[in-house]
Amino acid sequence: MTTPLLSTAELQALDAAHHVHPFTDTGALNSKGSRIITRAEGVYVYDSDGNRILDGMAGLWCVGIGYGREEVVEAVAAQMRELPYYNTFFQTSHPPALALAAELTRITPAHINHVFFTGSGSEANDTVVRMVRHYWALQGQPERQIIIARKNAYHGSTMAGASLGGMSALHAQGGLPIPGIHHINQPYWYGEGGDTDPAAFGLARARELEQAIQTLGADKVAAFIGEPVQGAGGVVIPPGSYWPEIQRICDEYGILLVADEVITGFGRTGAWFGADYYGITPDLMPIAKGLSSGYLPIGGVLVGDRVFDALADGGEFFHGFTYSGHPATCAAALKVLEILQREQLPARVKNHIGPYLQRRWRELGEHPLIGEARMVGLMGALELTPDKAGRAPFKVPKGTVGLLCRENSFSNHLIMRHVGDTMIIAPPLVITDAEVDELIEKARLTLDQTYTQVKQLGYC
Ligand code: PXG
Repeated sequence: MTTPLLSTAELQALDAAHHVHPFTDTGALNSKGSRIITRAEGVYVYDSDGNRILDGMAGLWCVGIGYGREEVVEAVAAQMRELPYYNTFFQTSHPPALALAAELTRITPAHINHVFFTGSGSEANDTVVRMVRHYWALQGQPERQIIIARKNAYHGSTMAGASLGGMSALHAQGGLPIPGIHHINQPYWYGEGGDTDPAAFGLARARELEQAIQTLGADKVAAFIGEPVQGAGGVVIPPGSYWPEIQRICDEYGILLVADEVITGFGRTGAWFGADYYGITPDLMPIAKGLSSGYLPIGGVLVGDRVFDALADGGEFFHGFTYSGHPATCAAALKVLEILQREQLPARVKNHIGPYLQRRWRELGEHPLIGEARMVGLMGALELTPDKAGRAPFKVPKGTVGLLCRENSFSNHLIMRHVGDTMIIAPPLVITDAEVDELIEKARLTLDQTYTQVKQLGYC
């Protein structure tokens, strides 16, 4: 264990002096001071004041196998001694990259037999955009350029990733979206379904894809991309009717189906991939996060046979990253895949800990502040509302109560994230029954405190 030599205040001052944080209001953060995390073990992280905090978000949805797995550290160290770096460009390969590619395609659906490596989920989605358009050019249909995505989707922060994503705040900065991206509505029943039956709503939202294809012209549409369950958008779990209809439409119009598995991959839903959970067969699946459980940065695009066969006959694909298939990150991912399989973590999520957390999570749905408690696998959301029956918003701007609730949660040593007035969790897949009980107890206390404050402050 390494103890920081500097005090929390000194660390915060250094951070404020030199560090620009992602997705952060720098002025607001620096006037307050960042929370400094110094070490982690299992499902807990520790801050610079020595507090033990239950990580209900598995880092940023990634640390499936939990923190402190010595065997991952050993595997990476051994690889770095042997070959710390070499590239996979110019007709070169190395054992960790080829072994990981082989192992990955063993656990993916049968029609997926290849992988293109990247350093992150955003790079994976940039790769998707180029690969999809290149695929259609190779088919002699270069005018098929448009990729249809959803509003409130998150596909990363690079130019293409943030363009595919449907978040208006991101589009407002930096001249996005890039041309050729079209957004349709999301299958968010709680927030947008009104009185419609969820199944009918799911079908209607899926059929927006068909309408968009007809409006834009089937000969202009290249692909549809969606997260099987939207993560950063607030754990939006589509009605069961949604994905089969999307698959039908993609098949009917011959457009490529891309399932962004960056969050839903590697056991998060209780299946290996969200595509398995929903029974769909995507042509491409961007991956990252759970692939290495966050121990080192690695992502990739799983490439189905339809696209691979075209690429294989199509000459050079002018695309790649210095760290595509980096040996140390591949070694980390290989060890993580070994652990996921040895400990049968996807099956554990499906059969044991998922159902247990879901049952306890739904109990929170009875709380007066909660309009809906939903969960799939180990990813869940709580909708905060002053009016359960009407699903009404608070009297203050959206996100005010969510932020209050998140700060209470931190004070109670539980990390939950808020998206507007939706609280979300995605704990490590290794969380135990007792840790689930602790999570629920802390979440309940947090809701009680938030409810009291909301009433006192006149927010409802
Ligand atoms: N696709 C999906 C579905 C994601 O959730 C990315 C792509 C991009 O991955 P990289 O590795 O480039 O970050 C993501 C990332 C949050 C949060 O607070 C979510 C993500 C990243 C950071 C924060 O919910 N998702």
